[in-house]
Amino acid sequence: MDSKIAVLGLGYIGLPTASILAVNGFWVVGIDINAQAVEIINNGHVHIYEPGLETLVRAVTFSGHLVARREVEPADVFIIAVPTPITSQKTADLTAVSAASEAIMPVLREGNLVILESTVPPRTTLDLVTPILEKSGLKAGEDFQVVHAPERVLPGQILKELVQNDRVIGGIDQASAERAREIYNRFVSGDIHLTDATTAELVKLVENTYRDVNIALANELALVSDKFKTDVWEVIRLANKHPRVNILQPGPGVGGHCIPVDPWFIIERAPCEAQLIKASRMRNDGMPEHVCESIMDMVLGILDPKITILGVAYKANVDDVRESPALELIDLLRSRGVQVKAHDPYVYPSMSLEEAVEDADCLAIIVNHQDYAELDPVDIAVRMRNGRLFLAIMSKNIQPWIDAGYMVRQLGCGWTEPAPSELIEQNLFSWV
Ligand code: SAJ
Repeated sequence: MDSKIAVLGLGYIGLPTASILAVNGFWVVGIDINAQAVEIINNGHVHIYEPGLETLVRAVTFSGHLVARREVEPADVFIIAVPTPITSQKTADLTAVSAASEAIMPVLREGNLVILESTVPPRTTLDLVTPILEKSGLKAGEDFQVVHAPERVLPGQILKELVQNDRVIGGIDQASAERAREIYNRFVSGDIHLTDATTAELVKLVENTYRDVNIALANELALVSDKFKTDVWEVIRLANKHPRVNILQPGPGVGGHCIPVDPWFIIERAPCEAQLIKASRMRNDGMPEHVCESIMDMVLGILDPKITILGVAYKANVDDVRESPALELIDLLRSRGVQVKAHDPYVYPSMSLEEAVEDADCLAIIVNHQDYAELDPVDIAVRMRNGRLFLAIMSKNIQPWIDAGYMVRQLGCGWTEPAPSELIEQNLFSWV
């Protein structure tokens, strides 16, 4: 009977997992290289924010079911939940996974189970983690067991999703997977699906890759639609009326720490085969440049143009800017020599909208924050130098802006008003 579990990595996945195991009766040792985090947790507090986590950590540290340490110690089961960031060469940085496996190796005992939860490229469990563990002299599948059990929880809902989501467990053999199922069965109410380790690795990566490829199609349709001067949002809305079509939405690019990262872990290991996945990544990564071109076109002919970006977070109604396309767009615009002000009620709460739009020539709504649904075009026009609006988002409310005299352009819709470049061609550029 497994009773003691060591969790390596006390971040967004490791700490909630350790706490849930502890509250379900396991004796848990959480291990982290960050001495400050270890101290904070042992005092019943948390070093990361996640709703409900602090209360849980306080309860399990108080009961003694969770203790935090800096060094790995012997246990029945080891869970590796360390970060796997992406390098500048678009490959997985597996330094932390290697270091965690190396740290377990000297304390590995016959009968142990090692669970890798970190997101990794296919074959990492077999080709990296298992060989490191076998340096102990013990044989995987005979003396100890190994599985990959990828984590798929949404920040903000981690404690709920850890329990409710289905779980995929990939073993290096059937016995490993079945033993890991016993552990997860103690707290998971969703279904548990057993498979092999490499399949589990790919399943995790494919979920976010599917979304990336689907968004790439939507983004490509935006470019196609621009060409035909049709409205991409309407094209997608109507196509999705078909019972077997479900296209996602175009936008300024794909951000966050999962969707723009995970597909590269497949491309890295199957560069010849993963052509569509790579093309989709490139399409989505190219969107900030496309949006930049569109905005530059809107301010063509204006001396020393000033642009205000509305929305900097990677998606609506969050304060997270990781891999945010808006940040890249701002850099691109600045590299073209234009002045850019950025507004975001979640990211820069101290900058008021009034201050952000003062003297601007063009507003660009990049993120569909709830706050931007109720903007008053007339109120804003009074503060701006030129009334121009670019929308990289879906909006059902463009008419009031046109009525207020703005030149409006929306991603994937061609020009709703004559393009400045078209007016220059026709020698009609008199209104700037
Ligand atoms: N986006 C679009 N068009 C869309 C939907 C999203 O351009 O139609 C953009 C967003 O603006 C954002 C990016 O994609 O920049 C990612 O946003 P998201 O909401 O699609 O995904 P994340 O990164 O917040 O969360 C994803 C989710 N994965 C899947 O839906 C398969 C979430 O369920 C996972 O828990 C999370 O990754 C994770 O941690 O892996």
